[in-house]
Amino acid sequence: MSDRPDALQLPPDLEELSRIRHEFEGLMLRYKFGIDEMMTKLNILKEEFSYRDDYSPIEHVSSRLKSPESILAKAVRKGLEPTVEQIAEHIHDVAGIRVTCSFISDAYRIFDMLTTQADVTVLRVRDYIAQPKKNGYQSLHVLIEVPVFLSQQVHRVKVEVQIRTIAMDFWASLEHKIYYKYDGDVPDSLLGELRDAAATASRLDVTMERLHDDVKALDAGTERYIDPLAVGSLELPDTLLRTFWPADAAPVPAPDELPRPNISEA
Ligand code: 0O2
Repeated sequence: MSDRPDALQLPPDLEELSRIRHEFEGLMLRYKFGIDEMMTKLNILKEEFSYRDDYSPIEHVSSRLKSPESILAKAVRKGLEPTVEQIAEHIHDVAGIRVTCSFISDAYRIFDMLTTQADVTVLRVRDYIAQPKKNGYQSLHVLIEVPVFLSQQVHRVKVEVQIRTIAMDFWASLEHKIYYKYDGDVPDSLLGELRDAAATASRLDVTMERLHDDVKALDAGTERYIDPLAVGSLELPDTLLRTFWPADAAPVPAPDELPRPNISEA
């Protein structure tokens, strides 16, 4: 005879409760597996980029499984029955992944790389970068479905991926904190300041992208440019130096002949 607690005879309502709990735990486990699948995809892309290009458009990836309390609160807000079926069908961000990148173009690049993978189905795209929300919120949201292979069946799990720049993320994190601090009733003056801050963050993103493009164009046009200060401090072997320093250029200056930055002692 088993002495496991679940072998006990429960009263019918408790038995029902235990069944619902078990079903809910199964649902949450599938969402967790969905996150695991997507995290693997993103980490593979990130590592491959770092290996291949020495630069990854993916700066940082984080994930979160919505807490049962937040799921319930959202279900109530949406007027849903708190059942496993209703949650699975109508709450789309139980499994959430956030990807931050340096530049706006990187956000769309990451989006393309993820959504063109053969086992990923795109269910919905909300482009709050192209069309920011009224409060200034910017982010690229894509709701995807990814297969999770269990021992006896395959489940297609919904995962919401939010892709945004570091500046957008900085703004959104603070706005989120303020929103919760004021329980959603944020004073108008603060809302105005947040909108201004969002506009500043957006301008920063545009400027940084332009500077990045300018530097890339410079790199492409002057392949052999090398900062003489860097050469002096590197002490590279002559053969290696020659590959960067064209033979017809002025002789490679000796380290003590190099101009030094004018840094005055504080
Ligand atoms: P939390 O705490 O991050 O989980 P839907 O039911 O999916 O049709 P929903 O949920 O409004 O509608 O979808 P949407 O627009 O994709 O937004 C989902 C998530 O995006 C939110 O989840 C936030 O994480 C983020 N988000 C959307 N708008 C804002 C905003 O104005 N400010 C900030 N800081 N984040 C935002 P939750 O469940 O609201 O919150």
